[in-house]
Amino acid sequence: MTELLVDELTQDLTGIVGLHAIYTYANGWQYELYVKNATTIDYRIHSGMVGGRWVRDQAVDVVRVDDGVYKIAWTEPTGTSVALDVVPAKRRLHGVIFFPHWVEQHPERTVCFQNDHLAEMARYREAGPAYPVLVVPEFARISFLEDCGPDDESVVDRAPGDLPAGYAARTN
Ligand code: FER
Repeated sequence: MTELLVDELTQDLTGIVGLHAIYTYANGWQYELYVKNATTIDYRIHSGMVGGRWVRDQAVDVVRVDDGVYKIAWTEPTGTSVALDVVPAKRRLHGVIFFPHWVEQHPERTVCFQNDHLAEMARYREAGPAYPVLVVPEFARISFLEDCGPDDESVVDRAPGDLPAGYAARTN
């Protein structure tokens, strides 16, 4: 118990803050993540059930689970929840996405620049149905990885589209 408390007090997030990664899940879905700071991410979804969706300034919880292992977890305005375990040195990630039933029925409703549609997403979330939740647990390989440092507003500043040559070379 004492050890756990000490670890909570010594969280070193320098290995994850500033991370910019493009990765492809085993099911083929491709995502791009920028960890803007210890409480905020920006991201783009290049392909998959909600490909074309992108988001800036999503509030998240970030922890260092152990040396080089990080967890990022949050709930979207849509009600979709996500938990990512990221191991940058191994270019490995495991994500669990929990989609409300209405997103599974109408994924296209969430495909937008969400920041411009927050009231609409809140309406959809309240209308539901939330259940049954679709749980998507998948490993992913990181095909592109760089450190952009914190609070860079230029990393994710446009809609998903063609990736620069070489970014997506390793699809899985
Ligand atoms: C991810 C998996 C899911 C991710 C974001 C989501 C940035 C968001 C899903 C959604 O809101 O539909 O790896 O990384």
